[in-house]
Amino acid sequence: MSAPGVWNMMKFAWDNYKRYAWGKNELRPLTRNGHIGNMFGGLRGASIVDSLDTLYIMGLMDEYNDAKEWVKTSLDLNSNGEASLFEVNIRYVGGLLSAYYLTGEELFKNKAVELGEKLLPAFNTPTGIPRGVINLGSGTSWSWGWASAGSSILAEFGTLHLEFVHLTELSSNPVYTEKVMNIRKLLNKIEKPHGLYPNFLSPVSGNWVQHHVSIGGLGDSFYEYLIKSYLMSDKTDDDAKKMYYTALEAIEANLVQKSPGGLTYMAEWRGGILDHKMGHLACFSGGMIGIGADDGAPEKRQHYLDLAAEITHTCHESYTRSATKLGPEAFRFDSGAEAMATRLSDRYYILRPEVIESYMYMWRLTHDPKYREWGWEAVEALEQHCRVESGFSGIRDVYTTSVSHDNMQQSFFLSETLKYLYLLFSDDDLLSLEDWVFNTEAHPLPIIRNSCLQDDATQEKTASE
Ligand code: DMJ
Repeated sequence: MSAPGVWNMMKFAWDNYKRYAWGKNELRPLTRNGHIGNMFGGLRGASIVDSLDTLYIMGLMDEYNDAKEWVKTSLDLNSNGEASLFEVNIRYVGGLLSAYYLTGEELFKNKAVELGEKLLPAFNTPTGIPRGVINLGSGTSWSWGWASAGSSILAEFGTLHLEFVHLTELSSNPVYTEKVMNIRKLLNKIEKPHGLYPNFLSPVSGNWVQHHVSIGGLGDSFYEYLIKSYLMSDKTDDDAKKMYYTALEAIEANLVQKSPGGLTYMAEWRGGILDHKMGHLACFSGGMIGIGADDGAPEKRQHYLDLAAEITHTCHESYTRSATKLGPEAFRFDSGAEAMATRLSDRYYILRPEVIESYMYMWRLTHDPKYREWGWEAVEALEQHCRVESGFSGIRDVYTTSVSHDNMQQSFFLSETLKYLYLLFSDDDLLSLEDWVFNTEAHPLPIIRNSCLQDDATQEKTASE
């Protein structure tokens, strides 16, 4: 069990990306070519921007320098395609911001701010709630075709806060913070069914469109950004704090369940009816509840830490109950199932980080050696089933060891999965949680101390006294 083992995985993943897919968004490791996709609006090099900080903290300096050089000479922000506001923000803006804060290279700061500016037209809606898709060239924005009634998605418009506050910090332009504060205000004010935040909201009327609530996909990182906004503000952002703990109470009251076999899980909620399914994405919540435990009400702190440990345990069970020891995209707790996928279409694993992310946080918070053991089980399973000759690939069915690969090395494998594994086996002072918060793509952003944000909060408090 060691960080150098993970370092080797990163070097292997990176070298193959560089050899076969340089400048493309992601590596297709079986066909040995690059994948561009349509999430980034014509931007290229997603794996490069997503990897800058991982390469840097691992001391892969030649590789980091190649990546930096590519950003300098080839990251063209004047693209003209359809981009996901959310994906561009968490991977590109987040990746560039972290690279800047870790290295002090102005290049990254300038690119981050330049790109941030291109995202602003998405907020030109009657409510200021941004639409999900934006053409980076023309600034035209629209909602995802699959989102009901032209709605915006909670996990998308709710996952901008950390990056946008930092864009304001770096550019001294208040517009970024204003945009995300406006979202915050609307969400704070709006009536919430049972205190829960549904996943779909109309950017025109500002009303919920459907009552589907999930801590997994479509909802997930909105909750994560509430507690992290509080932590990143050096614990001065009291609105974020209040909203997070109130939401967590509603989640506990309505979604947290115990299976007949004693596993704690987060169900999904559809207009009051529970769907006893937990997505791999929802497994980030072990770590989230863990990092928020200490700032909860004193009588709740141990309870939150226990809940975080229970959820992380359940997610580990979803891994141990499969033949490959990797977890499925979604697992269920009904019709006799306990932490297992029951549908063929839920059996895949695409190199996602969330379970390992929770191991990393729980290790930092408790130093219980089981989290390192679990992390190492994942390393071995990744090496055995996802490593192919020219990179790492997702697999189509975690329940069979004669694996079928999906031919995709996701950029979040380099930015998140491998970074969290590396941190799990490193000392706590490497990107200490006292100084950094990680955005939802695992890009570290520094806690803002003595900032304007803090001064404003203090002034507001003094004014209201
Ligand atoms: C990443 O892009 C981020 O972690 C996001 O919050 C959810 N999906 C992927 C990883 O699974």
